[in-house]
Amino acid sequence: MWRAVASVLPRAKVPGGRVCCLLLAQKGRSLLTRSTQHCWQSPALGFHTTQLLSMKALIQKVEALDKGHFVRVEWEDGSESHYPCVWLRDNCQCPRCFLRSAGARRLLFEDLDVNIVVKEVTLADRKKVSITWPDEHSSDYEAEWLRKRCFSEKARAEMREDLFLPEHQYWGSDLQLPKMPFEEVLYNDESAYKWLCTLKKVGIVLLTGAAAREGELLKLGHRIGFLRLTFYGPTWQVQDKADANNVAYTTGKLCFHTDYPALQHPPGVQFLHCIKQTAAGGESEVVDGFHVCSKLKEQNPQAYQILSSTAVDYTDVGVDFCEFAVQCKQRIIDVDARGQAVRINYNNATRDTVFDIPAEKVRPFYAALKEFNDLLNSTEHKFTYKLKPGDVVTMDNWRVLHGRQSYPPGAELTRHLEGAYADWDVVMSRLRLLRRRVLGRD
Ligand code: OGA
Ligand code: NM2
Ligand code: ZN
Ligand code: ZN
Repeated sequence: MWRAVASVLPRAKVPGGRVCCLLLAQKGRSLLTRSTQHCWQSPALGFHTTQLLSMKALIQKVEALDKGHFVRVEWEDGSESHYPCVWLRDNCQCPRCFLRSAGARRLLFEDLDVNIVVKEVTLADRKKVSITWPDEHSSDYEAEWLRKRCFSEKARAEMREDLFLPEHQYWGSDLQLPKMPFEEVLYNDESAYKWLCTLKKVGIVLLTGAAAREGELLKLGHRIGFLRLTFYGPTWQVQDKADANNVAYTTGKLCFHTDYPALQHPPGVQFLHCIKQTAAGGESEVVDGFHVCSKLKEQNPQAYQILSSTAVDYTDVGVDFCEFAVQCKQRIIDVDARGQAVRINYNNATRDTVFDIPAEKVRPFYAALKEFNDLLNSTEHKFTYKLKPGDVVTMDNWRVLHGRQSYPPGAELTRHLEGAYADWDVVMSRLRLLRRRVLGRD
């Protein structure tokens, strides 16, 4: 039904490439709505995965450089790679230095000479580099293994993309919500792989056709590995509750938020399964936080600076799965070394009354947050939809902010969602395993 294709550009001059953007080309029936097909439909620029994998890296020449501190490898296509000797010694693959069954280093750091140089380097059969070290220890490196670990800018970028799938596809009110059948994701590996790739790239995928009863999210948890337990329990019921321990458990409007910024490591992924939906109100809203951050940075760099540097106090005190008294400091916009947003930590409900910043910085902070909140709510950015019983929305809780409209309270429960969290480590781990199985590689 699906055919795996590798979409790669000819890489004659750049070694070290794993296939970076492996895409599934649609062949049979579509599992996604038209909106997300463009994420997947990519012209195959030449190679079939299996062809690519069989293209073995061959070495023309090896030599020591820089008084033995580097080994230079010249590849068959004329390109070259330079490997620092300290790294080569550190990554010796022999059974004394490396425990194959664990895929882990046995060599102790105290036994590594960080100034080590090669004594001798030789090439065998154009596909194996052998090094003898000054203490007569010897190490062998396969050409393919070396090529993947080339230190060039391009090879490292390819490896990074392959390992972490960092590409984000921004969206606004034009979002065409990616949709897939719940059952397919549970029982078909290609569908599950596609679900997780889309979740990573777009930040939201709607799974449809789950049963309208509790317990469906446990199945999804099993599918990825395990769910994230929090003080609200392994899964939690979003419904109007007497003496609610969280504003989510009322009929009130929830403005755009990410869940659980009160935790040091907020859940990366959130699942919300609609079991019962009210006739009036209760609509859902989502917004691409990373997209909005890039707009804010452009339009109001000062507001961006304030929100990405001010530590905001969050609190969550109560009892649910067990008693809790959670306190945390989070920047509303977490950024990486290049100032790019990597995680939004914003829930206005759990933002503490305690605000541990100098008094004169308070008003500028509120002004900056107002700018951000306005951008989140602009019609250009937000997308509105209404969950139906059997729908499961899966979201990147570090990126996508969500909210809901209020609905009429009443003696009878008219609305019921079951929620659960997962960590990105677990989700990405499952994605890599599914990719290996679906595309038959790694
Ligand atoms: C929540 C939440 C959304 C909804 O429980 O944190 O955002 O539609 N719920 O009730
Ligand atoms: N619930 C839905 O940050 C939050 O308190 C979000 C969490 C109660 C598990 C709501
Ligand atoms: Zn060794
Ligand atoms: Zn929420």
